[in-house]
Amino acid sequence: MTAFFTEGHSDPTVQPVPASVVAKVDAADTTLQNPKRAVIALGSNLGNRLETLQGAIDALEDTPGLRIKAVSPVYETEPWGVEPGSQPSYFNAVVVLKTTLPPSSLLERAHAVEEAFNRVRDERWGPRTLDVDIVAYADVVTDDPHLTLPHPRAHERAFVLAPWHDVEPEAQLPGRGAVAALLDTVTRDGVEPRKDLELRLPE
Ligand code: A4P
Ligand code: MG
Repeated sequence: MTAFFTEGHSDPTVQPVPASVVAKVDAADTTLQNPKRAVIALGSNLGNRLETLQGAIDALEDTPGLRIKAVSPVYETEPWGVEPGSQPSYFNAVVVLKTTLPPSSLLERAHAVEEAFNRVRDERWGPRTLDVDIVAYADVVTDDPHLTLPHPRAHERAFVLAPWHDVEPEAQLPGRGAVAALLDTVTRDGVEPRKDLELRLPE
């Protein structure tokens, strides 16, 4: 296969492949053989929150080597970790996906999706239309600050655990245990299902 891309081949009907195409082939080689399961949490508290969450889901699905398997219900949630009343409420949701991207590439993609929406957000709404966090990736456990897995605060957040439990009742948070059991240990105050709203699983 490599010989096919080298210049000076003997078949004059085969054009040399541009370097950019070779680079893409090399990048594809870094994907994993077997797709891994990952869980991503989405949050938005500025702008059109539902539209932003749907846009993020569609952008993730558009990623080569990534397939969304489940999209959770939408929850409207009180901002966590800030002065009460100092920020608008969030819409939160969780997606379960399968991907051949390694964790670092998935994080890069998550940041790219955030930035795509941040750009819109920066122009019209100020900071923070979209947060894309990797909650878990396969059974990986790491405390690398660039990518901590599972997400270091997922186990204490009903706005992550409740939507995840809705789509995967038997889910396990690596190193922490069953999501159902974790959900029993946290308050659901300020975490309300918005049954009137729906996010679509891309076709
Ligand atoms: N990073 C490390 N591990 C991860 C991971 N598992 N997933 C690094 C994603 N990123 C991870 O994140 C800062 C850095 O964390 C990244 O550069 C990445 O390399 P960020 O998204 O840029 O910043 P942030 O989100 O403002 O910071 P932080 O501390 O991650 O905040 P959280 O924990 O994401 O919380 N309340 C409600 N109701 N709903 C919400 O969705 N979200 C937040 C943000 C606060 N309160 C909320 C909600
Ligand atoms: Mg974040």
